[in-house]
Amino acid sequence: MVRFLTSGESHGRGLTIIVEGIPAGLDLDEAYIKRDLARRQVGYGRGGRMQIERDHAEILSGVRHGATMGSPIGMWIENRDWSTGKGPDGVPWTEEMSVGPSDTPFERITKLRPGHADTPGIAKYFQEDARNILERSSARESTSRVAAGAIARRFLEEFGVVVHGHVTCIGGVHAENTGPVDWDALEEPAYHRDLPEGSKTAAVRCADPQAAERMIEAIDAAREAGDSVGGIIEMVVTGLPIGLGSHIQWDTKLTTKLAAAVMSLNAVKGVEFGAGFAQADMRGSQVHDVIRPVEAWTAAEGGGWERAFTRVTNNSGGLEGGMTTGEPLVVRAVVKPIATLMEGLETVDLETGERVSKAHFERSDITFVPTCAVIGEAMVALTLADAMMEKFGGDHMEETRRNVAGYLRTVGPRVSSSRA
Ligand code: EPS
Repeated sequence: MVRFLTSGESHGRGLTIIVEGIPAGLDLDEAYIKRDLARRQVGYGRGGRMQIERDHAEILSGVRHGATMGSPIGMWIENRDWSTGKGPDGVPWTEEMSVGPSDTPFERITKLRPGHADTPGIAKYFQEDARNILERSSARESTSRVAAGAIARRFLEEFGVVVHGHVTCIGGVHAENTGPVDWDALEEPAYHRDLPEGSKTAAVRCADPQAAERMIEAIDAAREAGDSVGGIIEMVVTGLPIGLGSHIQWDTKLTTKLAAAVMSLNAVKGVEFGAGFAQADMRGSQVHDVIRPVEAWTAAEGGGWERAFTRVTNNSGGLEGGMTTGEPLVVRAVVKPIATLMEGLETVDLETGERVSKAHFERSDITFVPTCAVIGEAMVALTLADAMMEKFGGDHMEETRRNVAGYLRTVGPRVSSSRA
């Protein structure tokens, strides 16, 4: 079983991560993980915090001489903001977030933000200061998931499984580019508000350049209005074998696991696969992916042509009966607008019990939808790595590779019609 745990507060010393269940013998280094951490930090609409952090996951255990040992992989990511300081005065968080007692009276957060974890959190955990809730509910935690997800990505890569994520909507602006996504274009140096050189496509991680331009305008307009915007992210995975997951029980379906994993992202409010919610307006004959026979090359037993099948479309999003079809996996999620608003909404002050016109505001983002696409990739990769290990097992990569190869020989070649 591939699983992971994270700990750490947004303005505490840092984040700790433990990933378990990756077989021995997988090549892994910090530079590989850092690439995804850097991708997570990019995004038009992020606040000042991303200029401060230089996310780097230090591997503390589970890796020796550049390869996993099969033991839990421990990692540590420093929060630079903890020591660098908050606000223009640069006061560090070291005392406000100190583990030991402090005599300094810190301002409590009591004007509860509608839409944030503040209100249920302070009630449930008997807190008088919403900071004790927001520190953990903050999307800072997603840094840990991306570090864990990078390890899962490294594992999947060994089997030709590639996970991508992009943005299809921000602030009501929808991408219209329905053709194959140029994934490399999304990784170009991104345009920033104060440094206008760079690609707008990369800044919002959107493959449609015209839509990217209008998304940036929508983010700027929200910023000027003291508001926030949400959007839609899409994760696409190629190279999956047929038959991961199972139709046997509700909780063995890969669809269930992927939906839960993606729903766990901060601010995500809905998930769909393939044609998704649009299927409500379609007939069965328009939805289901016609199956066709084809001749496919197989490398097994010296190589040769073998009868295989393919799909004409991929409305299923690569999942039927809770199992992968061998077509690209396509999962989308809607991200709500961030709950911390410069022009805060009306709320109640916990201290007085009175109605107040503006909820608490502190430094935040206008949107983090482009970042969500990278976090979404991580959660999908972790879920798929777990599904691969569940199906193929193995304590060493050689054993896992042998098991995968044996299975692929049995099920025969597949030809994917959709090139994502
Ligand atoms: C976040 C608020 C902001 C974001 C943060 C998530 O942090 P701060 O309050 O320190 O400005 O930048 O995201 C990250 C720190 C990150 O690494 O993505 C929130 O309230 O969720």
